Amino acid sequence: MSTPMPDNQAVARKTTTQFNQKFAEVAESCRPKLHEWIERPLEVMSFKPDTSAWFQCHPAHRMTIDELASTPVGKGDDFILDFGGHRVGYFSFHLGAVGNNIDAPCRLRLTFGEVPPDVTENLADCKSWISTSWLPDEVINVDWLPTNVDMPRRYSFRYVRIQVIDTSQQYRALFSDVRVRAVSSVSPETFNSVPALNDSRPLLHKIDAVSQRTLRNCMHTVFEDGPRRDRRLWSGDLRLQALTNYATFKDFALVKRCLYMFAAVAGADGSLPACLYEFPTLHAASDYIVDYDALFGAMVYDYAVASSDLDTARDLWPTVVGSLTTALSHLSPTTGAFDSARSDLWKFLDWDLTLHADAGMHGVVLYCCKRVDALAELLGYPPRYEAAIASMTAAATTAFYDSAAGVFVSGPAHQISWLSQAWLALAGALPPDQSMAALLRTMKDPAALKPLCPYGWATFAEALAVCGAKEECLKLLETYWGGMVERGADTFWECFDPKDYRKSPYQDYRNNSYCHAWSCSPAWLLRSVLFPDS
Ligand code: RAM
Repeated sequence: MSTPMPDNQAVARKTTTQFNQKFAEVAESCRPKLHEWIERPLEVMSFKPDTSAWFQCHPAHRMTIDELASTPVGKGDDFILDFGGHRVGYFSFHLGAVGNNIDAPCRLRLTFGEVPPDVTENLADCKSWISTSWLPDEVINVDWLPTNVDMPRRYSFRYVRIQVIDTSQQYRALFSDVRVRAVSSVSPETFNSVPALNDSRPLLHKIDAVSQRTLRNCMHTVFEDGPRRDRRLWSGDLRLQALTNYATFKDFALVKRCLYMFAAVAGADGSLPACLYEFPTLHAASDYIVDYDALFGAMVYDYAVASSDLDTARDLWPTVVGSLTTALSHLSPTTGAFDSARSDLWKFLDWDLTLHADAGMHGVVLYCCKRVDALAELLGYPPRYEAAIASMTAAATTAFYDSAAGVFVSGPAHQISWLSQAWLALAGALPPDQSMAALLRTMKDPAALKPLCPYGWATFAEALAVCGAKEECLKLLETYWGGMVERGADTFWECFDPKDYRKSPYQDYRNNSYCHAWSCSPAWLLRSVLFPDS
């Protein structure tokens, strides 16, 4: 039995979609062309158990790809192809045969691994509460040999494990011309022409490169959250992807497309879903997250500033206003503070379910109101949220600030978390020097609750950079994202706890995504905030 999903996940969006055909058409007009290129595996290898290694195994060379082409394989043979780096695309190979008589299909199991455990561990007993149908293995039967085999689904991987379930006693199979037709909306030319970072530290260059590869591998006909899982557009992830894209590939049309897709599926109450699907046709997911909804206006503001496309911002203005309604309905009429208990809707901020969300949510909503008023100013509209901003700024101190401790606290147990400080700092609830002091104090407090996923860590890193704690921000990038690089990441992971490779928001790390959108933001922080001359 797998674990039941957390309660807040079971709360569906409480509105009906008012599908906006005109917005859907604008989104369609911005559909990107997908670029394709061929990549081939570098070698045939295996993993040996190694308890000193992060994923408990180390790689060992078995044979070259040329040797594989002349090595017949049959029942029980098992080998791993290493493509040398993370790829997203369509896998194909030529399957030949040697023997007297090809008298039966060739049955294969193929497992596509983003990281070593995908191809070393048994996936069949995965206990995660999200669907195990995401697990990256397939059994195929190839009827007539020799033939070319083109796998129809798109995969996300560095390693491909091939287990020969059976050929027959009459013949053995031969693998050649193994390749992946890699795809992304970012062309190889664009990918290779992003100017280098204006700093000489090698680790920062690696972090920058891995961030860009993460973003590129998530960019398809939408900004996907992960090319392996969930392969769809989530708004919280989109904010970080869009900002990183402005600092690197500058694909404004793809951001515009995604913003219009959300606007096309707004609810009757003005709210936006947390994520949406483009297949089989554009529609809203039932998932709803209060903070993701509120962030839409900030995303439109960021887009307008980066692209100078004010027409889009004007067109989306009513959607922006609607998207703040649910978040604002959580403000207590007596204290002016965000009160999660005012609804059972999902307040996210990060996957750690022990996080008390009120202080951080107060910060998100205040941040969004300020961004939306900045957008109004850009568009020549009167400010809309001045009163809310004033009362929320006051309430941030009265309801959440512990002046003796010099940090923000949340809930009856006065929880001190990194995310409460981060969002209230980004919201400018206190002057930057005081915000910076709260951030730094929290970092030194061993009892303070840290984020679980890079989404939360990215928020904290952004807050440090914005408040002027640039050295601390760099150190955080080097230890947290650099920690993934040191452990072999060539795209950044959905979840990373340096003390535990099995950590997962889903109860089982085998369903984690290892190329995840919300982890790509160092390339943006490094370029736009820390080294703006890059
Ligand atoms: C995960 C998704 C996505 C995130 C949501 C809240 O399931 O992969 O990245 O935005 O959670």
